[in-house]
Amino acid sequence: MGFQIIELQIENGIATITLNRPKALNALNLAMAAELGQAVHQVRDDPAVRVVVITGSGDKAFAAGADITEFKAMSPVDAWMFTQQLQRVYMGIERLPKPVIAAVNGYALGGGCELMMACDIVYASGSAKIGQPEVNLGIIPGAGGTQRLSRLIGKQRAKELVLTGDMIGAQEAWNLGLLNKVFPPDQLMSEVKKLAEKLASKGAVALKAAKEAIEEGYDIELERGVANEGKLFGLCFGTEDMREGVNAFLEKRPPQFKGK
Ligand code: DAK
Repeated sequence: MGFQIIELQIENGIATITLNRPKALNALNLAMAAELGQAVHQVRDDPAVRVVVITGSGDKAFAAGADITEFKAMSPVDAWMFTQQLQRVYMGIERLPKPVIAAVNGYALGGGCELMMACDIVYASGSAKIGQPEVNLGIIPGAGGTQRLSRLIGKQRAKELVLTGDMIGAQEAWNLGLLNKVFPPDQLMSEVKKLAEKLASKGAVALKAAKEAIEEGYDIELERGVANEGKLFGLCFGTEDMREGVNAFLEKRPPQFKGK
């Protein structure tokens, strides 16, 4: 499928989605949100894709939020529809049965921060700036920001960020638990590649089951979450990958997983 505003590159099982409007700091306009949704569907259904990386083009921004120029003409209903579109895309990323890495190469603001939080693992450059500045525009986060942020860093800290609209640097965001690792800007993509290759070498069914166990268990009571985990654990015992992993350990050799 051809894309105009994003880029999708698939190489050695790793799909890299690049938000590509660097002059507008990769602000997410309606067309970009639609293409991002299509790309997420495409990589979900492509068995050759084992890991997904999402990043922004240029060296300034991951995504500086939703495209503010489009807000002027939006009616409340348009905004509601746009929110639902973006929320569906972000939910699709969160529920993608493959690991998704955010490579945060600069500003991750508003809808950009919300996109980052929907990813499974976040690696960022030391120059990244993170925030939910919507209150400065007289609005509130609309693509999960009030929900995912408080689940990730706690209610009080989320309120401080959302109510002030302040941006924070990468180190502070890491301290809060919003980022997994921070790297010098020129090392970010090579570190992301290393992580993506590591994940791509694992058994795809086990990764899918592990992600599902965490996602489905997150908002439910422990007992049900653990029961669900047990079923997914059992399911792994029916895979070729499980036999390969166990045999490889016993034969003292590295496993060769097939994702079956
Ligand atoms: N939208 C449109 N254009 C943007 C933009 C944005 N969010 N952010 C930056 N740009 C554009 C600038 O207008 C400028 O364009 P030109 O003037 O060159 O044509 C260009 O990118 C470079 O930006 P600056 O000149 O401002 O660059 P600086 O380095 O001086 O400043 C900055 C960088 C990131 C601090 C600044 O650009 C900034 O404050 N940008 C706005 C950040 C922001 O407020 N983002 C949150 C947007 S609200 C919803 C779902 C989600 C959301 C809303 C609704 N529904 C589904 C309904 C989310 C809302 C948001 O994300």
